[in-house]
Amino acid sequence: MKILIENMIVRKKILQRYSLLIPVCMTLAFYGCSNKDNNSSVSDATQVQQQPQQQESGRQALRFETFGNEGFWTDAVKLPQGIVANNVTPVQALQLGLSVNLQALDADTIAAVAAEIAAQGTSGPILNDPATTIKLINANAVIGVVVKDTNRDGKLDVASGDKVGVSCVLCHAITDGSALNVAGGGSIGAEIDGPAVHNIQVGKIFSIAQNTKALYPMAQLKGVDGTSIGRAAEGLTKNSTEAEFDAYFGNPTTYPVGMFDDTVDGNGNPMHNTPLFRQDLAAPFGSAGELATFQQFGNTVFTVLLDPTNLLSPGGRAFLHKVAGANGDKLAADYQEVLAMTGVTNYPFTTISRYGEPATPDTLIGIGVDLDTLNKMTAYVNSLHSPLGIKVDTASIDRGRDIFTATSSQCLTCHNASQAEAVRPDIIPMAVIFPGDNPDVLAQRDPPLSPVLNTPGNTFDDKMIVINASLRGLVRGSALPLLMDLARKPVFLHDNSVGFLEGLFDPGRGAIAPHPFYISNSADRDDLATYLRSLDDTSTI
Ligand code: HEC
Ligand code: HEC
Ligand SMILES: [Ca+2]
Ligand SMILES: [Ca+2]
Ligand SMILES: [Ca+2]
Ligand SMILES: [Ca+2]
Repeated sequence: MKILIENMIVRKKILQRYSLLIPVCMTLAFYGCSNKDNNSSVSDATQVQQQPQQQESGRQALRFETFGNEGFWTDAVKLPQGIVANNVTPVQALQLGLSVNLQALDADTIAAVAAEIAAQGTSGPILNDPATTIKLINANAVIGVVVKDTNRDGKLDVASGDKVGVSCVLCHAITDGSALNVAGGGSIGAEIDGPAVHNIQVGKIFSIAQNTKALYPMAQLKGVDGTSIGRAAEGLTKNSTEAEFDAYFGNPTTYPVGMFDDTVDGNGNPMHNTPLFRQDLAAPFGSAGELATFQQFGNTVFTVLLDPTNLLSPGGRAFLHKVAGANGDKLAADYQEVLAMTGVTNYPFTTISRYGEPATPDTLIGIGVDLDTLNKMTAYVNSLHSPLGIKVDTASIDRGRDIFTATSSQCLTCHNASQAEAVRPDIIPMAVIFPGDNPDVLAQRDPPLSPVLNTPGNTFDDKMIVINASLRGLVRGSALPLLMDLARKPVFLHDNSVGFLEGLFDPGRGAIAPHPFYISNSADRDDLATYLRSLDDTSTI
């Protein structure tokens, strides 16, 4: 209880402090203002009563655990050095979609920032001073950018040799915006863990680093035959320059806003960020449903994505060979050269606790981080609630519910009527979710792995070319998403291919488009969208 009460007091103080600056109910509109607090504290209270320490250590892990990846992001990628060299100001960081957790700052700083925002908006000196960015990082106030006391002097200070890593909340937490909301960017306020960060420019942030080439396995690369798959005209190679890597990652056309490429397959196939609340309802994990448990997905993020140098371990190479054959072997060999050419040594950086069989779900590349920590993170994300849906136009919502549940609409053949229940674990086969799928066979693989398949001219299948549910013996296709927090979503489907919710159901998209489940009348589509935007984890019918 203590933790909860403290948090509520802090939050209340922050809200009181800023209620004059920002119309709180406006910035919190998507969260239903005080409703959200009431709603989440009721069930959180139960969780907290049950396991207060478990809950708090799960929160700490989601926010601050790096398992040593600060070595990768600081010594290999040189991200903090790039932030310093580019004089990134707090306003620019916010424009990149990063957010600031006020709860991490001391009272004087909070007051100074508040006074400046009140007087000058975002044009004041504090928020436009690159030195403030470093101060915020040193205070662990930039969400998901984690400074560790590497030099063990009891202080957190990037300038004196402390290293900076990345944690899950970089992409999976927002704030309540109580101090500031930057249009199309991040916010300053009390951290809210779980909601997807739709505005984060992951690729642009990567490009700011001084050795972006160290992210080689996550770029769009030329394969053994010289061709490549992705949104860029051409793939990169081990000999491409840092500027060429920056151009790929930093361009929103090739690496769109709100997306991150979680497949180390040499294909340029970023996916849209997903919610991390109510993960007890979300299995399986990944848009291809490639992993069955949250722990498996978290382990993959820590061991593969947040320190890809692990791919050069025997298990990493075995995984790449198994899933990507000759292209995987080439990727590993070229990555090793890239690291050598750019002076990266003493890798990998991750603190490993377990070993297993490569290309199996528990340890995808044969290594694992501390399972106890992953379990605590799981308990925490399971307990996090969805932001409340928008329930303004109840007549439209009621009409939309009727459309959603009508047999003719087909929605309930896949989605649940009640969002308070776990999504169905089925993988919807590619031919059903994307009738236009007409792939070229790029390579055969040992069963149960599917062949390596790509439909040219469409991005929907790109995530599933190499990594898909055939990893665990199921079909290549799409997993069912949580239908929650949709009001905040600017783009739909995992490949960002649909620009607005009403449009997803417009038959004009065509019979062979991805997710071809249509409502012919446009007023009905509007009602359906209004209904979908009202959904959260309390929506029972
Ligand atoms: C740089 C951004 C970024 C970071 C950091 C990040 N994620 Fe994600 N996460 C994503 C994206 C993008 C997806 C969607 C992947 C897909 O479509 O398959 C995702 C999906 C997930 C999913 C699947 C959810 C579902 O319902 O299918 C889980 C679980 C997850 N992330 C956990 C984590 C954990 C745990 C961490 C920290 C160890 C983490 N993520 C760090 C961007 C990120
Ligand atoms: C055959 C199964 C199936 C049917 C029928 C179906 N869906 Fe889906 N739906 C899915 C899958 C799978 C996804 C995830 C697709 C992907 O990979 O991006 C999805 C995605 C969505 C999304 C996008 C979520 C997001 O975060 O981008 C919405 C909204 C949605 N469905 C609503 C509906 C509605 C409303 C209907 C009825 C008109 C419907 N669906 C019919 C399987 C289905
Ligand atoms: Ca230190
Ligand atoms: Ca760079
Ligand atoms: Ca990829
Ligand atoms: Ca394709």
